This record gives sequence, C-alpha cells and structure tokens, in this order.
Amino acid sequence: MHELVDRLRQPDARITVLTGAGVSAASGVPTFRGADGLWRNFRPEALATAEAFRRDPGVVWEWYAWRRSRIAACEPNDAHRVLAGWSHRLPNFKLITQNVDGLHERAGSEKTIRLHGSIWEVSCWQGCTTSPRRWRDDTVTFKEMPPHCPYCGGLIRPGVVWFGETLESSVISQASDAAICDVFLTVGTSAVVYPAAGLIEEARRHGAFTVEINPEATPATPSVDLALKGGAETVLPEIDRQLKSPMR
Ligand code: BJW
Repeated sequence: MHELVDRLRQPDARITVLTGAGVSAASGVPTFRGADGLWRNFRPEALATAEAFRRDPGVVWEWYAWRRSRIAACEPNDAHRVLAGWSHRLPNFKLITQNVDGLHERAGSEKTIRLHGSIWEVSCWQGCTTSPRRWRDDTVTFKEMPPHCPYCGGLIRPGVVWFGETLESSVISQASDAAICDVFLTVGTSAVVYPAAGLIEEARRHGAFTVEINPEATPATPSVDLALKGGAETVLPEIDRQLKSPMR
C-alpha cells in the first residue's frame, strides 16, 4: 500500500482507474456474476444480447426495468466519492467504467469514459431516421412494456453495449489512451469481459504499476503488481486517507 501511495503522490503521475459492478455493490446495485446478480436465474450472457432482445424484447426490458428501479433507489458510496475527489484533485487522472448505472457521475466524477453506455439512455431498435441516435430517458415505470419509440412507434432498446456488439470507436480510443499511464487500478471487476479486461494488460505493456481492488481473486490477480483484497468502499477511502496524510 505504501508503494502505491508513493506512486500516486508523484506530481506528474498519470493515474487511471477501471471500475466494474463491484464499486456499486455497497450502494445496493447487484453485480452481474455473483449469486445476487442473477435475475430469475438468467445469466447476463443470456439477456444482454441483441439475439435475446430480438427473441423476447419483453423479458429483456423487464430485466432493465427491474435494474432501473434498483439503481434509482441507490446512492453513490465512498468508493464513488473517492474517485470523484481524485477526478478533481489529481491532474492526470482518468476514470474508465464498465458500469451503466451513472453512480460515478452522481458522485461528481467528470469526463468518465463509459465503455458500455448508460442504462438511462435509449435508442430506436429499428434505427428510425427521425429519432436521435440515442437519448436520455429516466423513466423507472414505463407506461407500456416493452416501451416504444416516440418518433416511429417501433420498439426502443436500452442505450448499452450488449455482447457481440462493438464499443464506440471513440470510446475505445479514449480507453486505450488512458491505459498509457503510470498507475492503473482495476476495481470491482471480474476481469472476464473484453475489451475492458484487456486494458490491464495494455497498461502493463506501457510500464504501468498495476493494482487490483477486489474481495475475490480474478483472472487478473496473478499478474497485477499489487492485489488489495477488500471492498472498494473501504480500500479506496483508506488509500485516500494515506494520500492526504502528511508525507512519511
Ligand atoms: C467487489 C465488491 C466490492 C463484489 N468492492 N469489488 C476476447 C476474448 C474472449 C471474448 C471476447 C474477446 N473480445 C470480445 C469478446 C466477446 C465478449 C466477451 O468479452 N465475452 C466474455 C464473457 C468471454 N465481448 C463483447 O462482446 C464486447 N464487444 C466486443 O468486443 O465487440 C467486438 C467483438 C464482438 C464479438 C466477438 C469478438 C469481438 C461487448 C461486451 C459488452 C458487455 N456488456 C455487459 C452488459 C452491459 C449492459 C448492461 O449493464 O446490461 O456489461 S455484460 C456485463 O459484464 C456488463 C459489465 O459491464 C460487464 C463486466 O462485468 P463486471 O463489471 O466485471 O461485473 P461482475 O459481476 O462480473 O464482477 C463484479 C466483481 O466485483 C467481482 O469480481 C466481485 O468479486 C467484485 N466485488 N463486491 C469491490 N464491494
């Protein structure tokens, strides 16, 4: 931990944090792959796909509506707050998230690189030409399920990235740029979903000191320079406390 804090203190240190569902666990947002992440025994790989939506848009929208209502009732936790603080205090800080819940933004993080979109955005499933490419929609209880496009009357879909879909190229290039850094922390992710999981290796190739914060081991654990076992909501505030305390 001391070595990490010393590195974070370097005035020009380029610091990048990649977050996953685990940072929002203490807020009450279910993770994807823990036992509590399962919704009616569906695995995310069975619901977060265009094929699943094509087959049964109703069931996929029910999952998203359930998650919207869970997230709307949640508040950011100390992990989100520490990262928001770093985004303002540390000059070369970048935050990449796989999360679609918007809790980093609600905690005050700015310019977050959102790899997988936002659960609070939607787009026209038919891709009608009268609608914007994607728009914000904070509805928690839709009047009709599945909900329809206000522009063409067809279906709308959640503004997120499903398995088999490519991430926006501008987002990929921002994330790859952010992986060129001095310290790379991977926090609360199972590190199994690509291309996000590949960013850890990319950072190491660029010479970054790599750190994982997670209560469980992941495929990334054996290869990081430092694995801090614990919840993001306790480990990040402890790092922040040491960072703010007078130098040893
Ligand atoms: C705590 C905690 C606490 C708990 N504190 N921690 C290369 C190799 C193999 C496969 C591929 C590859 N490249 C692409 C693929 C295919 C695929 C993929 O990765 N498949 C793997 C499953 C094998 N990737 C894609 O399809 C991506 N698209 C793409 O690459 O396009 C090009 C392409 C297409 C096709 C073929 C090849 C190339 C798109 C991926 C989109 C992922 N989408 C989802 C859904 C988003 C929308 C939604 O939210 O509904 O994103 S799936 C889901 O997983 C979601 C998450 O962002 C993502 C990652 O999950 P995350 O965040 O890691 O959560 P969990 O639950 O897995 O883990 C939580 C962790 O927290 C655990 O470790 C806990 O221990 C920990 N924890 N409490 C800290 N308090």
